[in-house]
Amino acid sequence: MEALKTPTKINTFLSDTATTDRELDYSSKDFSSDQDVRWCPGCGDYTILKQVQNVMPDIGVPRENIVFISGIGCAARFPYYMETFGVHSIHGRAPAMATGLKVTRPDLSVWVISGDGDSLSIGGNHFAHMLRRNVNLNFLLFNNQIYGLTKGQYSPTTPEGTTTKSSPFGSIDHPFNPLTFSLGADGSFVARAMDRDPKHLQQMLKRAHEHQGTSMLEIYQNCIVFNDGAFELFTDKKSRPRETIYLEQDKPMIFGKDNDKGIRLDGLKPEVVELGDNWSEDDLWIHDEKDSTKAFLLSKFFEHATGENGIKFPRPFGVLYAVDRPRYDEEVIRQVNHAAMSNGSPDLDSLLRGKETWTVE
Ligand SMILES: Cc1ncc(C[n+]2csc(CCOP(=O)(O)OP(=O)(O)O)c2C)c(N)n1
Ligand code: SF4
Repeated sequence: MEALKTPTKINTFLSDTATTDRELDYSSKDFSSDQDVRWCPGCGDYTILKQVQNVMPDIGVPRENIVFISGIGCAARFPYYMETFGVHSIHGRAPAMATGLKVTRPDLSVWVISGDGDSLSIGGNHFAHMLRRNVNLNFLLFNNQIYGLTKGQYSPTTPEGTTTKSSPFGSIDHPFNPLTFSLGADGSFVARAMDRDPKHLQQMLKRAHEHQGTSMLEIYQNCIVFNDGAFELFTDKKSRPRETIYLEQDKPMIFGKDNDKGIRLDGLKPEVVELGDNWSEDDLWIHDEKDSTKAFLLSKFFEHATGENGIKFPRPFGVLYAVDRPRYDEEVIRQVNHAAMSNGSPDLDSLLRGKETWTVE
């Protein structure tokens, strides 16, 4: 085997995700494969697929440099439907596959598709390590709070008390909060979107692509067969203004049908207030996605969380947290380069022999 001649050979790998000078004239149809889509009619996965196909022409990456990697589950069928490269891998192990690929081919745009069971149950360990390492890839967590493919058992995000096929008396498991989990693992990009707001979902997909590091985008996805309506309060156009808040960097936290409610901070204690006589926009919390403490507070706007005054917090959508920090894939390459520069041309044969060799007779 030919030894690596000069460190510069490795250096060429440092060129990062391929945006290209080549004229790319794609439409969303160019990202639609010839496979029949086999999700149940009405499944939220369809609209997520459509939005991913819609944003692909805008990210400026040639199709042959895009890879979708999934684990196992209904969501995991996704790579079949994308006219890109793809791997339908092993249950919970997509982060490991994606990490290996990104380290060896940093020029590729790597997207991971995973369900809540896939990423937080069997794959919980891999999910956490991908986040702490900050591998430069985009992780789309389709959360339907149920196991879809295996027909409706409760998952690690199913709320307590939910009756499912595997919890006939109501689940007694305390669920994971995927965003709090991701922040706890030092994820550098943590965001939430939903299947039923395509425009916002597109914005979040683009932000995920732009972020250098692991972009963890949770997407609320309706499983119409085994958990229909799990997120209806947030996705239904009538209740959405009351129940959700859309985060925008440097903007005050305002929500409500008539933009009549806001969130203020009393020290580090969030409070829902009615805008009007007592409170104005100037009193409100200004969203700062670089503030990890505030991102954590936002991730806890969950289930029955209410403010001091008993008013329920709205569920946040958008980017809770986004910061730059060293990326694992870059660091691996830097280290390999450094070793090659300091030790000269590697010799695999002598490496395998090591310092001590002996003959067995
Ligand atoms: C090693 C292994 N254990 C268990 C299973 C069974 N299994 C397949 S998919 C799945 C969970 C899927 O749920 P989720 O990740 O939430 O995805 P969804 O189907 O809801 O999209 C399970 C437990 C498996 N395929 N392999
Ligand atoms: S079981 Fe649920 S998640 Fe799976 S394809 Fe059907 S609707 Fe979609």
